[in-house]
Amino acid sequence: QVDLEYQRLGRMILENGIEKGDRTGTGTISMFGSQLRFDLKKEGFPLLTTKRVAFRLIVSELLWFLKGDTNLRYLLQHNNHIWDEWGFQKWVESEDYKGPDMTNFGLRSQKDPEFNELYQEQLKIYQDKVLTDDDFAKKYGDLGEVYGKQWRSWEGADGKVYDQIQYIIDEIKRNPDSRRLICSSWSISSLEQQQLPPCHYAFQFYVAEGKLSCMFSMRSVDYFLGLPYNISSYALLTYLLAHECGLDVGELIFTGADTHIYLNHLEQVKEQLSREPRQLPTLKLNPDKKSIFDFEIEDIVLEGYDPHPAIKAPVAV
Ligand code: UFP
Repeated sequence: QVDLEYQRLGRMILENGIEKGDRTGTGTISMFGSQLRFDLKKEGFPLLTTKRVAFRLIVSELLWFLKGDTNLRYLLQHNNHIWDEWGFQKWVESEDYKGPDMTNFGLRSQKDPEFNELYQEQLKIYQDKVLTDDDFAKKYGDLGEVYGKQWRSWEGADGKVYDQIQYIIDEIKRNPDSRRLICSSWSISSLEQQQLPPCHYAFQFYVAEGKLSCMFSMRSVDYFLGLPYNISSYALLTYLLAHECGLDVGELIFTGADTHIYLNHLEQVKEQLSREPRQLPTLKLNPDKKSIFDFEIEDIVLEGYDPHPAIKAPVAV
């Protein structure tokens, strides 16, 4: 069960991890190398029940990736704000931005309530403009080299554009024994212009006995805030691909490199470790939709999700 596995990993980090500094200056307890496995068919949909996880954000983000969209507008239209800061940063660092100084806004907005008010004001203006002004959205809403681009329109050195997801779908149907069903987002030549190089940088599919399994790899794993999303997102991707390819779902395997608990998440993690896992929800996909690229939010329904309450924690920025 996903919660038990997740809790086991949390205890392992707390017991065996080492204190390690990090880019954000927050400090972590970190362990190098971790793996979790879930049997999607036997256990139900892996969305944690030991705290509420916002499934709707996972759905709209994944559909955004799958559309190959890299513009914030789609996410904002669906009230999803997980990528806002990255677009906002582009805007406030540009020549066209004339508002108050927003240098280092992530950290300052957490520490300084007065600054936070200014920041929220500017962020709201930015969001409204991305939603309503086409030119502005094109220029400052586009995040550029992010997952949607890499998954659906990878630019090769040969100048050709590659659709890695379409390739995987075609191969699963034509040649399911392939050991090359890989999508990679790690783009050496883009790293310098990326504010956040991909965290989940590659995934691979595997077909056996009529079931589709997926293994995804992360270079850096925020155990408390990031990992619960990442697990459910790849579970959903596996369900969608299996649906299109006429397969059952098999296993989901997570592989993480620097797997860490931020020092300011310790209380929250302990609280979550003390909670009793509940029955997992089930996922229903609209049977009338065939291609995964036609899926919209309302085609994906989660049933029977009854988690413990959400647990708040500051994001390391
Ligand atoms: N992080 C995740 N999952 C994600 C994502 C980010 O856990 O999907 F986008 C976390 C990992 C790390 C931080 O704590 O965000 C990224 O920082 P860095 O680039 O320094 O590894």
